[in-house]
Amino acid sequence: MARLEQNALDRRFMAAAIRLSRSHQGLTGTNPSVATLIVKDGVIIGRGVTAIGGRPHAETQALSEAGERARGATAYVTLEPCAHHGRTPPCADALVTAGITRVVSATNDPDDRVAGKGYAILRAGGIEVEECVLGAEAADYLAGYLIRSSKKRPEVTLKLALSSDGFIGRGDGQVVITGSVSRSQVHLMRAETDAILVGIGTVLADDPQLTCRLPGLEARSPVRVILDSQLRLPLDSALVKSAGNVPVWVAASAAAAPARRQALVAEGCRILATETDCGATALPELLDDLAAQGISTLMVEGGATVANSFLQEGLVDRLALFQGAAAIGSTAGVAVPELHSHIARGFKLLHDYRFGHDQYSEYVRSV
Ligand code: AOF
Ligand code: ZN
Repeated sequence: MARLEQNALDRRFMAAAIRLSRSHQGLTGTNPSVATLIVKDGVIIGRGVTAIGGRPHAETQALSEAGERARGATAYVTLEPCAHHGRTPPCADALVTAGITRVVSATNDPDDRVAGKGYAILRAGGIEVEECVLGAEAADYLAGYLIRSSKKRPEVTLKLALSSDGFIGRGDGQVVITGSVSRSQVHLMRAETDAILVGIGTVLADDPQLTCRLPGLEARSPVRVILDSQLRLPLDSALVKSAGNVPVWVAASAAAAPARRQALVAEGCRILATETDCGATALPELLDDLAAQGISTLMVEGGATVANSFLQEGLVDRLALFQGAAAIGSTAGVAVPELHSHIARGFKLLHDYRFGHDQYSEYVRSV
């Protein structure tokens, strides 16, 4: 087959593998959700995605579907196949044993147990390896895993709903900024993220649930993290009332009233203690702590103070901006002053969609 034609086919199958990997995004624990397609004579004969909970790996499942037909086939993998012994032998060995002759991979695995060793096993087994096909696209889906591996903190997405004139709310009361299509999209994002974070101000103002309420995806609600140094979280809030079903973790000062701490713990909340010398929440330490507890992706949902702090501290990797059609006006509007200077200095536009009447713009960190 001509080289150009082969490249185009490789990209098409890899794009399909990346789409498949999305199906378990947020469900594989600390293991990334990766996918494998086994292709022979242009036909997919095996497909696998990392199982819920993280095991079995994608390759094992794709190979078992393909069976004997895998001999002489090509495997498309969104991440370098593993080289370590877990509950099953290394996927790289399994590909060799199955008689795969070519592996096309999108991203390299930074895990010390793998990093380069997976490809080495494949090559030593006589497999032709093509690396970095649709690498940027796959890395975007694997960002939580890649950032957690390299920076020991979760990937942080700052989600904001903006009025047409750029405000995130009214100082004098609640306002609906975006439409139902955007709201469904936010719920889908919640289903795919490990944890969601807001400040106590947002909880006191809106009494939000912060769950995913899309039909069929209710069980995929993220851990809810509240920045609440003085433990003001009301015991009768929607969050506390549902803490038995969907985890609520409260980042508080060690000096916060012990009685409140006990009351919240009795309702099923977990208290995280990470604070600066002056008693405010220390965001980098909090993020470290979240990563250590297995959180790879964090969505920050509000409000202005929290958004500004994450931006100022350089802790935002991705911006998800939903801009509604209506204006709020500068007398009542609440702004995020850091937003536009940060976009200009350090982000590039990745997606630009229309959701109903709203404009959706997704930016990723470029520096
Ligand atoms: C693969 N295929 O589908 C995934 C991989 O705890 P373990 O033994 O499951 O290992 C977790 C590591 O496996 C993880 O850090 C990453 O290096 C790799 N993930 N590898 O071959 C897969 N999900
Ligand atoms: Zn594996």
